[in-house]
Amino acid sequence: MFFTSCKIAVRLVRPCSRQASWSALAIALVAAAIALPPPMETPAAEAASRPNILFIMSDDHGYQAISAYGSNRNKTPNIDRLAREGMRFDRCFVTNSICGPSRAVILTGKYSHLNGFPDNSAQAWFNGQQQTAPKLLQAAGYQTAVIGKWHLNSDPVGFDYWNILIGQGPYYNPPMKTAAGTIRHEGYTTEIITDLTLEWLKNQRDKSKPFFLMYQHKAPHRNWQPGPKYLDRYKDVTVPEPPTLFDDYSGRASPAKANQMSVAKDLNDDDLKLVPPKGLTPEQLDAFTKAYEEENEFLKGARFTQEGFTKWKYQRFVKDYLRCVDAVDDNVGRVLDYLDESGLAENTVVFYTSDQGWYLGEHGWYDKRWMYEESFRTPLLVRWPGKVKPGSVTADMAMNLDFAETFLDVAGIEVPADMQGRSLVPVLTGKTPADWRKSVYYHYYEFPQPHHVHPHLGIRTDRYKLIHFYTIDEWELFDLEKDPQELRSVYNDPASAELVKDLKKQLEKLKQQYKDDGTVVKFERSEQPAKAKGKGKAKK
Ligand SMILES: [Ca+2]
Repeated sequence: MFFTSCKIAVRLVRPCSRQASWSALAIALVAAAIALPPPMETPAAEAASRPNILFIMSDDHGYQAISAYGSNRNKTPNIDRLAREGMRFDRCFVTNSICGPSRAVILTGKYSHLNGFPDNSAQAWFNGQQQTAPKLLQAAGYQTAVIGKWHLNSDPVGFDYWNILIGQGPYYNPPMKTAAGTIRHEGYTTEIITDLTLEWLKNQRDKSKPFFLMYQHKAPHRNWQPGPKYLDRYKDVTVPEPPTLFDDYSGRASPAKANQMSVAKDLNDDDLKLVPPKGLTPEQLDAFTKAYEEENEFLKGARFTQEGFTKWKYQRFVKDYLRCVDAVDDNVGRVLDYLDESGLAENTVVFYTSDQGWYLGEHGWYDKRWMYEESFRTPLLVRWPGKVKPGSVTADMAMNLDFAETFLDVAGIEVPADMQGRSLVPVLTGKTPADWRKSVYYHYYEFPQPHHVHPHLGIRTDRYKLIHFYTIDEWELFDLEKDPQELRSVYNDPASAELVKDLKKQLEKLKQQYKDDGTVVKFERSEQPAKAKGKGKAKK
């Protein structure tokens, strides 16, 4: 009724004379003041104005294979859009460079020792009853979804919709699990995850709510099986080698040499596509086999030096890796295009990251785990129209520990005091606080399998990195300004003594700050938290 009278009153305002029009306007305004709801937004309007959050994460995608980060190996035009239209983080680090643990950190905003998921061992199991960002977003009225790789062994909690790969998931014909059961899909996994993501965005979500969507690829994780459209790419090119492909690990503590992730020695026949892949349809298998057969025939008669064979393996591995990245890039483009076409782009914050970095032959390696830059750093690009300056670049130290806090801050939700990172919103909006972190703390656990990387922890400052392989009490210190490739530890140089002392002090402070006393929270499957015994052990 009031709205009706208001409309009539407004309609009557015709400026017959200035005085008459002012009187009529006053009446109209009074009527409107009575008629309209108070000047606060209704819950529905408030919800509609809150930004959507699209978190895109690939698996093992090193910044060296993104052209926005200056890759000399490939082009990623779609991912690059996010850098061009948003912010590129040049120093985003992970707390523990391995798949499952990184995901647990991202969900909780807590280090592995507090979220209870320190490694990818058979016993690893994420306790979904603990506090996570998706749960808090859901409680605040966001519609939450995760589609693609999950890799936390327990089912997702805090998501209105989930459709996930089981464990690592295969590159072809993946079975995917939902709350309603498991469905086997036919096709290429990167494309299937994207199809499901677009289907949810277009037809399945509740459009009266803002969304928080985790769109997470399995690619380009080992064993790098390219999709049918990508099998012939890079055939006639030689991908540049990194300068450290033939690293001899001199000048460092013993663990680097003891690794089992060497391009020269540890890639198996399946990795190198010397045996037919399993789980493909006859048509898929035919295309896959044809793509490699000529070169595999050549290999049978080839006579290589050891160095030459390593170079050949590098080309085979890196080309397959880049073919998988190309599929990720194309599919990210499909989702970004949909955001544009639907008008969602304007009010959607888009993140692109990887669960950690990756070695593309640097130090002679594939894989991750180490606190050395290639695996410690991860790409992070964030687009937020109207908030983030297009084409901006930051050297401020960010971490995957900050993602949960950032999601909450973007949504206007208070960040719980027990989360250990900081919202990146001030950095994104060009207002980095004066007390922003000047160092990063790292702790890796999984040993000895599968790659024989000794547990280690450490601190990275703007210029230096101190690493402690604590089970064997060996240390490394790198001057990243003089030695950006981390080839010579100066830990034992007499000239480093004072610096070592200072960095050790800073490291102890960080351990205290992040409450890392060497034990890992053990969540029983009855979901009661308790402390595990044993220094540095990652038992659950
Ligand atoms: Ca990973």
